[in-house]
Amino acid sequence: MNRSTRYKVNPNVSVIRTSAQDIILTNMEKGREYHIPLDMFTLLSSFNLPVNVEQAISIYRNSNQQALEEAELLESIEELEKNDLIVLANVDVQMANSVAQSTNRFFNFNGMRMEEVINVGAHIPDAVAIIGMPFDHNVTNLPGSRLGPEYLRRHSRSIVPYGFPQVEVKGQHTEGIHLASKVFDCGDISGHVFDRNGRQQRQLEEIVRKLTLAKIKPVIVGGDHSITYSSLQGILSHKKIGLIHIDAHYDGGGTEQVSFKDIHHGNFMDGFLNERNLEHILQIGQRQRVDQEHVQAEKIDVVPSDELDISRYLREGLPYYITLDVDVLDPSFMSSTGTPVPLGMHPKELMAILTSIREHDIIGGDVVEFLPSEHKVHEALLVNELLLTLISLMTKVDLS
Ligand SMILES: [Mn+2]
Repeated sequence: MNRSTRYKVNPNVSVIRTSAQDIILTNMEKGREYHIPLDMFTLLSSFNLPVNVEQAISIYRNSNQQALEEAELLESIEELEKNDLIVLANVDVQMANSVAQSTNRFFNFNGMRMEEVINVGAHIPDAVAIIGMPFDHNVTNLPGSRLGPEYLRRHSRSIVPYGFPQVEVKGQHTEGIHLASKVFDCGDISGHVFDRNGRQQRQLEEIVRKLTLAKIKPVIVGGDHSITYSSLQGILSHKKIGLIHIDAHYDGGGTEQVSFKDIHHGNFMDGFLNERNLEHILQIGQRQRVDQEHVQAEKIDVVPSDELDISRYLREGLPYYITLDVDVLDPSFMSSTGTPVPLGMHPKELMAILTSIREHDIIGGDVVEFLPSEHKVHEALLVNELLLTLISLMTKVDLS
């Protein structure tokens, strides 16, 4: 190892979990998991910007009081390099077009890398790929939804989809097994603290494009609502669809168009007004509007607030994507969200609305704006029930 050569953290490496003893990292490209102690992690972080070994050592010493000895440090840096946790700074590392394996899996579904899901899922009708998007750079109020996917996964394991685990009735597997064989958890798309509308959003768009081209239905767990923009772009590039937008807010900023870099969780709908492949927008649950928001566009329909069967509002033959902002629920049921609005829906109303369209072709969806709170596990359980309902709509497996 040449001490004047500059290295940087491998962009394919991200933190997936921390425990009392160590930090768990994953290399998305290699599908490898690493458990490293905290001081090793501090050393790794010293390579956040491209630095040479000398510089990294001095950054590390400034940020760590119980610093390792010089020889140990050099040995550890070599170890980092050997494991591809750091790479040469002048080498342009291609981001793996994949997501990380997560130890916790939604509802104990199969965990699989995206590439494998594309190979396997393309042969399964109505297969679903769940992807976590721990991203909340685009909020206007409370951040925290970046912690949503991990928290929801953890608290989904107590929810047992109907018929699961295996039940056999006269030698025939029940629908529950059917469901588990159609759904794969691909883990989370990793993020970077300096990455606003950049790599992580582009990666989501690319992943959704690949999945939908392979006829696999993406379910994205956010994250703030701006991620819907990227997810939909991945579909709109090759398919005409409709959008079911369930939300307390209209999420329109009042401009005809918005550029990708200016997208945030309160204006992303503007980006769709002139989007030809988005033929229809159905808005449900909106009850707070800022002045400049134009909710009247030819392709937008707003469902009256007392309507629980929305099937007749959908256009026949048009597949729909559902974006579900959890703030559509009344804050008495869902306070774990960044911009709550009173006088919202009862969870049973929302459930009725979702199940009213089970005959329709739903080609993907997302659940966004859930900010976990340790004291409100019941709200995570509620979000997970909604998520499971979305999945059942897509897989055409009835869980009731
Ligand atoms: Mn929203």
